[in-house]
Amino acid sequence: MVRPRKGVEEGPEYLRKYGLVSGIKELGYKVTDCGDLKVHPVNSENYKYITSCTSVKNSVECGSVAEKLSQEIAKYTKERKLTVTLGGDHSISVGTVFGHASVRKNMCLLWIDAHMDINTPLTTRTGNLHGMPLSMLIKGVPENVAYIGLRDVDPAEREISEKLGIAAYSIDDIDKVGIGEIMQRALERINPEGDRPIHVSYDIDSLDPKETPCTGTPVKGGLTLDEGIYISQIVAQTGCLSAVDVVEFNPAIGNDEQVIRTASNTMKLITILLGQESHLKHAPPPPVD
Ligand code: DIR
Ligand code: MN
Ligand code: MN
Ligand code: MN
Repeated sequence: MVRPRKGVEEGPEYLRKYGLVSGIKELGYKVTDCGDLKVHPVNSENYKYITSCTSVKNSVECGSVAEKLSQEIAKYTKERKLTVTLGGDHSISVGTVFGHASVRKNMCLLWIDAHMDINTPLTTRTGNLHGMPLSMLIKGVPENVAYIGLRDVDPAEREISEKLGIAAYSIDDIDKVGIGEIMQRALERINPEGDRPIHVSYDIDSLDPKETPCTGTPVKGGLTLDEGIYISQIVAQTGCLSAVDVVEFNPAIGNDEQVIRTASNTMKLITILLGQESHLKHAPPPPVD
């Protein structure tokens, strides 16, 4: 079993210190930093049965976070606020997507990730809940979900996603036709009339480890920084962005230079998603292997 990596819980505080809040304010937003989600420690004695019959790690704690976070996101979404939730690992999206979708019933979801995160407690090979959030969110035929950036998919995940018919755009697809064409296809699929609120769940391991090295499960051959920026820019231009998760930045991994590089590139993805102009203008970056 791979040793769990400490430190991903420190991502939000690092990004705050790096200047994320003022960076967003500079774009003209009124920003409220709600601070870290306060979660009361869970007495797992009360859940002995649950914890002893599953190999899923931290299931009780993650369940508690999901419940609380979904209530918070639902509250802000009702107030017509755009929420930006920083992870932590990708298990937080159980809460953010559930909360968002409970208010915006017609929302659609862009899952930008090297991984599918659609294992179930029965198919998981790691026990990590950050490899499972989508399996807890998907209902029926999910024509409102698309993956972008895939390159490390478990056999069971491929089977599940194919059975459900989820649109999946891999790095190979992007290398073949370019990110411009892929973004067009993805948005056409999940938001054909351009009238649905968009939830972006941005796992920074979708990018190549050269761009965002400080993450728990890096996979080589990822999105270039320009491709990542282009995704942000195109979503911003739809005017439909309604909620964002940015997850898996772990400042305890790597040396100082790598941590700063990861924070800087992560911040770019966020501010451009929120409307900051990028150097790309209108031309998508060409496909590169
Ligand atoms: C693997 C890896 N499919 C798992 N997934 C990761 O643990 O289920 N997701 N790293 O972020
Ligand atoms: Mn993920
Ligand atoms: Mn991932
Ligand atoms: Mn490429």
